[in-house]
Amino acid sequence: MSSPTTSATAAPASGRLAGEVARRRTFAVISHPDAGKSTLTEALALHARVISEAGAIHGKAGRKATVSDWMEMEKARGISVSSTALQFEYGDCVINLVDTPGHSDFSEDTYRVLTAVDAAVMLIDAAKGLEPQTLKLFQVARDRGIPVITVINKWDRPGQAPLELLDEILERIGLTPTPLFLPVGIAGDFRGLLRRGEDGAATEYIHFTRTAGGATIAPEVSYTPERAAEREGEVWDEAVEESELLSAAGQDHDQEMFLAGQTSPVIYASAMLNFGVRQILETLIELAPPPRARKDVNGAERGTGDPFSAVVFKVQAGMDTAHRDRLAFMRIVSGEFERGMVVTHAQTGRPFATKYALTVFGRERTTVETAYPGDVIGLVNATALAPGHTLFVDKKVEFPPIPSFAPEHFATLRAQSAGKYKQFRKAIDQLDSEGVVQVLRNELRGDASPVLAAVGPMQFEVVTARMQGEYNVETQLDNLPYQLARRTDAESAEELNRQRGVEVFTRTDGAILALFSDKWRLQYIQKELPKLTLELLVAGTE
Ligand SMILES: Nc1nc2c(ncn2[C@@H]2O[C@H](COP(=O)(O)OP(=O)(O)OP(=O)(O)O)[C@@H](O)[C@H]2O)c(=O)[nH]1
Ligand SMILES: [Mg+2]
Repeated sequence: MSSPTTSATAAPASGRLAGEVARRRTFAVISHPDAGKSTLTEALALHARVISEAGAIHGKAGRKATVSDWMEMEKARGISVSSTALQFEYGDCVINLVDTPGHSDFSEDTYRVLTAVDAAVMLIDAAKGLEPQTLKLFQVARDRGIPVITVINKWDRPGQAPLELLDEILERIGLTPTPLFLPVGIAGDFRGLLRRGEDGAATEYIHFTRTAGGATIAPEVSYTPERAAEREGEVWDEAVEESELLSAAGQDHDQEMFLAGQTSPVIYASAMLNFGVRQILETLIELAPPPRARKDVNGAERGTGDPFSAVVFKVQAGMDTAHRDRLAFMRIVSGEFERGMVVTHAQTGRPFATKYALTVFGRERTTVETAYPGDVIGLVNATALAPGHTLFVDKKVEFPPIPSFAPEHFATLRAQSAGKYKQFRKAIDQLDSEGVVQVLRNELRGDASPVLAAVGPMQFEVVTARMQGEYNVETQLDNLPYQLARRTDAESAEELNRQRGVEVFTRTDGAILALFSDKWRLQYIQKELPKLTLELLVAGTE
C-alpha cells in the first residue's frame, strides 16, 4: 500500500506534454431527458467546423439524426440510450466531449462517464426548469468534485423569467449560479446575449440571426452597450438591470469557487438555433479545468506527467455493423500514448497490445497514433477490458473501481427459436460485458433463459433491440416479480432459496445475489433469520 504522502510524488507534465495537457478540455454533457444534449453536442461540433450542417432528430424535414445518436433505437425514438464520445479541435484546443443519455434508466452509463471527465455541461430546459434528473446529476457532479457549467437551453421558446430559474438553482441545489451571459429578449424572443464583465457591468451585446432550421452557424454581430441600448431599447435595459441585481447578490463568476463546485457559470442558449453555442465553447476553454492528477485506489495521485495510465469507462459493441467489433473507451490520465505500445492491464497483470487504437467521432473512427491526458480513445476488441479497469506502463497504478448501481428490475430472456441458441449466448455475454444489463444465473433456470437485472426497464428494450439488430435473434422477455436485490454468500443461499418470494442467483462477476419480491419480504426475512448475510449492493443506497 502506498502511503498517502506519495501524492507529493505525482509528476506534473512538463515540456511538450505540458502544452498538450493544457490545451485539452474533457467534459460530459448531462441533463434530464430532452433538454437538448445531443442537439448541443451537434451544435458544438458545427461550431468547430467538424460537421457542416446540424441535423436535429425531430421535425425539420431533411434533417438527419445527430452524430451522437447513432443506434437504430436512438434514431427511431429521438432519445439517447448510450453515451457517445466525440473529439475535435477548436482553435488551439482539443475538445473531448461525451454526450450522455438523460433517461434515468441509463443513469449507470452517465455515471460511468462522469468518472472520466474533468467538467460537465448541465443543460436546463428554460420552460421546464429543474427536473428530477437535473437534481440527481448536480448531486453526482458535486460528490465527484466535477465543476459544472450550466446552460439554460431552448431560450427560443416561451419559458420562465431568467432570474427565476437562477433562484431555483440556488434554492433547490445550493449551488450559486453566476451568469457570464444574460439573454436579451424574453424566453421565446431570443435576440442575443449580454456579456457580463467585472461587477456585472455589461461589456458587449452579441446579436444573433436565425438561419434556416438552425442548420448552420447563426451569424453574430457584436455591439457596444451604448449601441445595444439604442438598438434593443427596453429589453436591453432589462438585461442590464438583471445583471446589476445579480452582482448586488454576489452572483459574479469566481474561478476558485467554480472549481470547488460552489458556483456554476451560466449561459443562456438555444442549441437548436445555434445561439450562444460559441460562447459555451469559449467558456469551456477559458474556465473548465485542463486534465489534472487523479487519485488511485490507495489515495495516491497519478500526475499527468507520470508514465502512461488510463481508465476504461465504457465498452460498446455493434458500432460498426460491418465488423461487429467491440470498443473499450478509455480516458488517458497520465503520460503520452503511442499506438502499438504495450501496456499492463492492472486487473489481470497481463500485458496488453494497443495496435488498434482509435479516436472516435460518434460512430466514425480514425486510427490514433498519439494521445495525451484528457483524450478519450477506443481500443478495438479489447475483450478483457471492462468499465472501471486501469491500463498503465512502468509505475503500477490502479484507479478506483466504478460502483455498479443496484438493479430494481428483473426479467428472464430466451431466444424464440432454439436454433439461435449459440448466437443468443454470444450476444448475452457481449451485452453483459458492456454493462448494458447485469446477467444472473442459477441452476434451476439454466443457461437458456438467464435473468437480466437492470436499473430501469428501458435497458431491457435495448437488449432485445440489439439482440435482433446485431445478432438477428428474436427474443422473448418475461418480467419477474422481484423488486430488489441483496448480496449474500454461499452459506446463506440455501436457507434463502427455501423462503417464499426469494430466489438466489450468481452474477457474472461471481457475486451471489438474492432477489426479493418486495421490501416487506426482505424485512420479514431479516427479522426472522437475522444470521443470514444480506448486504446492500451499493453502500449507502436505498
Ligand atoms: N426549441 C428548441 N428545441 C430544442 C433545442 N434544443 C433541443 N431541442 C429539441 O428538443 C428535443 C430533444 O433534443 P435532444 O438533443 O435529443 O435532447 P437530449 O437531451 O439529447 O435527450 P436524451 O438524450 O434523450 O436525454 C429535440 O426535439 C430537439 O430538436 C432548443 O434550443 N430549442
Ligand atoms: Mg441525447
